[in-house]
Amino acid sequence: MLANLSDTFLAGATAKSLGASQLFLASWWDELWWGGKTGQSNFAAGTDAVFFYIFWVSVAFFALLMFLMVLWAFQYRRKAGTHAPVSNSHNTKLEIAWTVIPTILLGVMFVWGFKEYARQLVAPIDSEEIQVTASQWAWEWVYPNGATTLETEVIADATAPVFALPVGRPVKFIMSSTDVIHSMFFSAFRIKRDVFPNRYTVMWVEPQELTHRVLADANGKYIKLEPIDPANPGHYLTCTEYCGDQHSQMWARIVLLSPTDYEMWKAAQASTDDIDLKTLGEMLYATKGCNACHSVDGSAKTGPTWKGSWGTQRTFDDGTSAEMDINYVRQSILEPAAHIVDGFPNQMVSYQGRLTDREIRAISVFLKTLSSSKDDQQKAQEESDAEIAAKKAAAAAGGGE
Ligand code: HEC
Ligand SMILES: [Cu+2]
Repeated sequence: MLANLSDTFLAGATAKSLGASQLFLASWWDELWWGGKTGQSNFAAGTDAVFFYIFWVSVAFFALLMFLMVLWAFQYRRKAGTHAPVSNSHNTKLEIAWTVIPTILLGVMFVWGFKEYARQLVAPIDSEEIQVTASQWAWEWVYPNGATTLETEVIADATAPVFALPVGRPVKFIMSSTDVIHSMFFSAFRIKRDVFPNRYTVMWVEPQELTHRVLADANGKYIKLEPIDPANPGHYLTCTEYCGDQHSQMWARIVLLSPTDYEMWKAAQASTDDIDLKTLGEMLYATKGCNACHSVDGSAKTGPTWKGSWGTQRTFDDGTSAEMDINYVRQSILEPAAHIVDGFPNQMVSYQGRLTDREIRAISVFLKTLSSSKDDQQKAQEESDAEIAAKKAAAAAGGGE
């Protein structure tokens, strides 16, 4: 074990060379803390090794100190008829021992910990760069081809985005927040870093084990993701900086793909042009995090529900009012502070630059379908259909030239 340890220390651990779960009886900890999953990144084994070194040093000293304390309290307890003995003022050997041994143990913690930290600081030059925007209470990733994810999964009653990453390729995250401080944590990768408003922080990692593959049709067109092992639905991304009401639901599903599958998935996420407005609006509602604050079932969250709001008169905290139509929706998205709906906090951040014009239209079409009026629902469906028809006609005309 010692040889193993120093190898790790000198060479920089990889999951294979070390087998983090074998080190220091770590497997029960994996089971308890990580749900039986060992680390899935180039940093996992190294981080676990430092962690368990610190953990077992602490356990050993705790046990030793508690044992001696109880033992001596009993052994040297005051007995009837005896006086407390005068204790030695000084014992050089003992004092050297309790200075030198902890200094060495702590020195190893520092040097080893710093070495692992340093490995995580600088991303390789050929990293895949992903732009991350954190907001209350959602993660948005923009891939190098401009794609954001279109896929979601329901995790514990909350709809969360699904993000894919390539296995065996370094990935660098360039992160910033639109509101408060968040922190991006991948438990399976054993990495985490804070995300701040008004500045960028970076973090990188190389994921290691496939969790999913891409299903494609005969023409090589993307259909969907499929877990390789049905018992393993992938990993989690969570927020580890308390950031308000729904902090605990600020998460995402992470799936790990082979580089070719990853490229196909990424390309499929980039083309929203084929998706009709209503479906796109519904997707954006979840993938852009509107669902954190707006419900579609009538319940009030941080923001007003979207159910049945279309076409109604909205009253604002300054006594004015306006009708919920496309212009109002547009302004609410781009300049949310312009009108504050009565009874709600001014807590929505602007999505200026994060939604295209077509996406804003899609959201308003989706909102309309949540209206109680049959006319509005009908109209939304027609708008969505008309756009598809126009596109098909254009494609047909284009194809004929
Ligand atoms: C952090 C919580 C939060 C998130 C996330 C959020 N909103 Fe809001 N939103 C609010 C609050 C609070 C209000 C009411 C106060 C106001 O008018 O600014 C509101 C108001 C609105 C309104 C006006 C609603 C009405 O009933 O009059 C619209 C439309 C809207 N948001 C759209 C969106 C869209 C689209 C998204 C996602 C792209 C989104 N919001 C994300 C909190 C949020
Ligand atoms: Cu957060």
